[in-house]
Amino acid sequence: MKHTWYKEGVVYQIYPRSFQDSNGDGIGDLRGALSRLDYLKNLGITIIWLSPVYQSPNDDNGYDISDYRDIMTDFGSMADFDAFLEGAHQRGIKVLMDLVVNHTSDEHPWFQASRSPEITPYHDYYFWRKTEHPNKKPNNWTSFFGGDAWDYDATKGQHYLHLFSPKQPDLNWDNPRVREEVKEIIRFWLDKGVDGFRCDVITIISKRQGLPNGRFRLVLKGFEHYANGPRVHDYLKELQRDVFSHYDVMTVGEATFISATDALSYVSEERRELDMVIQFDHMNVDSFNNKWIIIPWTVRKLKNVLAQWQTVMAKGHGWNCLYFENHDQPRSISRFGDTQRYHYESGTLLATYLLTQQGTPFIYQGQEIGMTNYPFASFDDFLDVEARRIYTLGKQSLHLSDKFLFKTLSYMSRDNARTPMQWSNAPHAGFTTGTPWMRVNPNYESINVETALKGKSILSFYRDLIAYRQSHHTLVYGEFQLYLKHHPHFVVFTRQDEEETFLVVLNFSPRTIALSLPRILCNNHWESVMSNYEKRPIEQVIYHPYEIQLFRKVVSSSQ
Ligand code: ISL
Ligand code: CA
Repeated sequence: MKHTWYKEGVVYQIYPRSFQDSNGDGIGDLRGALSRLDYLKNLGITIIWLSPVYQSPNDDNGYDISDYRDIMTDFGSMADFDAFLEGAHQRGIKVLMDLVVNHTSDEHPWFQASRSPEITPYHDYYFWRKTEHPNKKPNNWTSFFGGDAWDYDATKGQHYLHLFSPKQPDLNWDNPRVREEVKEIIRFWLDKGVDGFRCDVITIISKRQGLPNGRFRLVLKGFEHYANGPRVHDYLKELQRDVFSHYDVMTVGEATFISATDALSYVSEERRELDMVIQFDHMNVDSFNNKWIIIPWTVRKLKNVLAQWQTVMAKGHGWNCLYFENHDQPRSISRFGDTQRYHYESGTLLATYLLTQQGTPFIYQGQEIGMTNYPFASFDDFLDVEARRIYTLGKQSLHLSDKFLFKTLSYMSRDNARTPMQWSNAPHAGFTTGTPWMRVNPNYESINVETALKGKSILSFYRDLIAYRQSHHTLVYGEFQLYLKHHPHFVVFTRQDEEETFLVVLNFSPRTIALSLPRILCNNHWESVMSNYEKRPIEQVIYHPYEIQLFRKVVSSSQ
């Protein structure tokens, strides 16, 4: 297997709006992020993924870009960006930008020109369709955020396609001019020195010719006509050939609803259209059909889905992107752990799971201190465009009860991940001296960086485990093997190469339980090298709630 920096790295995602405010306007910014680089360095982070910082009217918090070569006024200036990039590089940290090119903002000059009733070269930058009547849609596709994927533009007298919000019109990648524009944008940032991109919804950029109707689905009608669409591989190869291959960069593509086998068509070493993909299988363990139909998750499902990705990527020479959180997902400790009694234990268990699999681990801001979901009190607390659209859809079209909608949104809404970073127990958690754009989680008084830095904490565990992983490359490259597939509570796997063997044991339950290890593992001599309780011999089989033990195989008496 090829060894490279991005495989050995640990990524930290900054959602700039909620990370650190520097000027008291209540909005996180680049100067603020710059001031926290030492914190990230000390944590052991080697790569930052910066969620979009480009000029944007903020309908979807920066995922709707109106100028790809300028910085959002809220976040500062290009000089601030340059200072941030330089500050990161000085500390040996690489920076990935978020490349959002499936769509632009409707306020982007291309779209403004495109919507003109006159024929301009920009007409074909987007998908415009004329129907007999403004109320008749060109096809039955629905948007990721609920409702129709088409909006009628009265100036032009036509409908345009938007797979996300109406303020995010989809770009027409079949137009070679669009592809050249995208390449120019990528070069602009690479020439500045950025180290790669997280490519937003990149697997849906190619839509089937003729935009045919989709078959019936509860949500996302039309999906089969653009997910891994007909020319997506051609377009990614073109980007590789014309741009990426000329730089030493890392690319990670967001790939909604992709199977591990499909993923290989993007990331296998032979194809290398992308270095890795953000997959969703393990994020779907607590929902059915779509993320809003919530069901209980099981340890069995979670570990088997993850193990499948481990195995398929290894066999097909691909590479995994490992994550439990990002700005679109609820907080993992609220979802898979225990925010009350076993906050430390379950937070460190999730850290262990994340950092001991094969792949590049991604940590989302606040995850390293065990930030939790927000205690929503009313519908007004939901600020996210998706949550608001889902609420309207649920209410008006599906006639769902307020109680049901409130419960569902409270659990799954993206707002959960977007509350300000909890730095200290100062007012507004030290995020801002002004009024934060989004309310701080009231538990900041106990869950915050300053407190966590004082002693044993989820944060110190992350730091120690990252350092351990960085000095034991078996945890990066070693082969993965799952044991006890059917066990309802334990996750047990090994990582192995010519140098070392590790055995990871996670008790994913709030109970004290006994583990009986498969005989094959008992034939070895193991020593515990890390635990969230006490390190102890493998023969002691009683595991505490959410206990983890990281064992290392002892090969000779001298070691
Ligand atoms: O959270 C989701 C909506 O149900 C996801 O399906 C999400 O919309 C999807 O993964 C695409 O996400 C990315 O593109 C969106 C943006 O809103 C997300 O924040 C981004 O991560 C549109 O740019
Ligand atoms: Ca600010």
